[in-house]
Amino acid sequence: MSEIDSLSNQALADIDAATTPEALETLRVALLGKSGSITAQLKALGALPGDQRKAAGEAINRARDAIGSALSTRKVALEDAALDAKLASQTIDVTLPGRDGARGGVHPISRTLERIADIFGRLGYELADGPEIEDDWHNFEALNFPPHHPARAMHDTFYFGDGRLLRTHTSGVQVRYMGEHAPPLRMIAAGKVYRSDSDQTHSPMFHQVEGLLVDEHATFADLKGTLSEFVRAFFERDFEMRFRPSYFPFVEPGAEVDIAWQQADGSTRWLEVLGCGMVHPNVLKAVGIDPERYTGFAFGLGVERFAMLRYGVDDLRAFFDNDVRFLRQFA
Ligand code: 2NM
Repeated sequence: MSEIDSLSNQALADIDAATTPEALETLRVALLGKSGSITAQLKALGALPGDQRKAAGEAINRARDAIGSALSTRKVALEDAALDAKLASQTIDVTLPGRDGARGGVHPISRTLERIADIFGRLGYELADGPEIEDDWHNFEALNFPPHHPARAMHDTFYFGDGRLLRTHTSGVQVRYMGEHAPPLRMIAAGKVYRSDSDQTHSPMFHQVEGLLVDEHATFADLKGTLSEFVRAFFERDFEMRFRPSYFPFVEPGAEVDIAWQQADGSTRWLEVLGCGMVHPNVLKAVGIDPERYTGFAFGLGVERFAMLRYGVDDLRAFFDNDVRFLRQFA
């Protein structure tokens, strides 16, 4: 009897101490399996004297039942614990903030170009574009630059050697546009232009916006009004402006436009921001527009110049280095 009790007590303690389903299964086999210790006790019953057999049999059966239910209780507990651990390890905290992907932004030159195109769009100018690889006729000849004219040297042109060149201004777009549209017309051309020139204020590639209006009574006064309104809209400020006589082959008269720019120290100085003029009669003739009936005005500006002034950038090259620490400031 006491042997059964101590066997049973030890078995229950072992079952309680088992920490894995495998350990529990090993215990079950060792206790209740074919050669298990409880099974051995049952087999040994027959050898007992008749008067002890009944009580011993009952004790062994009680021990077997107690061990059986302890095994299944422990098994369920271990399975529950295993499931809890698995669920805990797989928990997703839906309240955690998401990982934000790196977000790009529009380049400051593109933003400035879009801003300029938007202002002229509101004034009724259609945005047009054309090829960056041009021929001599569209880039120079039609624009009143005769062959070997010294004004061509002003442009530091990149030539391909087969008659083609990288456009030095977007004016070829105006030439095409006038060939395809009858006056009255209002358009701007915007895009990359190329000149062999490089320092703090010159880049071999830069961006230009050029505008053109052709109508029966377009005057220099209209040009002045248009450019004043544009500068005011772009900088959201009123400026003193001056139009200085200047020379461009494709206009007559031609002018450069200065604005009175407030310095950081409060003083003002004249800054050149635009070139402009009345379209030369030779240009109108070249595209088949009658200069006796129509007049036109045109203007051109550097997008980088306007971006530098608007954002307070003092080195043009910052726009082309693509240093993300610089670019991020415009995102
Ligand atoms: C400038 C300055 C003055 C200009 C002229 C033309 C065209 F094709 F219509 F004749 N396009 N752009 C022009 C005139 C450009 O840029 C400084």
